Amino acid sequence: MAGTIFILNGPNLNLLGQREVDVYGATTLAEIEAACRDAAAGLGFEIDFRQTNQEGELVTWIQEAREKAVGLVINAAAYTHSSYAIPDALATFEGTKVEVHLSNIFKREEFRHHSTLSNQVDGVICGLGPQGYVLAIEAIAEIANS
Ligand code: CA2
Repeated sequence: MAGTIFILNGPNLNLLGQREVDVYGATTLAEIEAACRDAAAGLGFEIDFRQTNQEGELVTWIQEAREKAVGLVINAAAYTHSSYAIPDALATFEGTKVEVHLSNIFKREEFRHHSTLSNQVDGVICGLGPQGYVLAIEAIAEIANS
């Protein structure tokens, strides 16, 4: 295996597929995890896929990723727009970092247009649904192999 990619998900994403299907689609988080696992395995990587409703837990996991991961995919959900602790933690992670959002945050309410994370990551993918996670893994694998 070429290494581990941490995939971290923030608050309420555990409800995917059950509510707000018009905004976030019908795919569940478990299905997104399966797609990520398949994509990563095909590229020779392992994933560590997690979800939490707590900001501090995301910070702790980003710190853990410093020791264990070659890359990190993060959908911080609503913390994207409010957190200062998460971008501070991301700044300490030296591998490739990709911020992902299922929806196009720029087509939505004004408060979603700003991300406190974006200037601490290598790339941002939004609006492509679950495929965004797979594209992020592919980018991390390509960068790790270059
Ligand atoms: O589009 C995304 O992936 C978001 O990160 C999702 C967050 C939202 O606050 C961001 O602005 C954009 C919300 C995730 C909540 O997920 C739910 C899923 C099903 C039902 C209710 C919420």
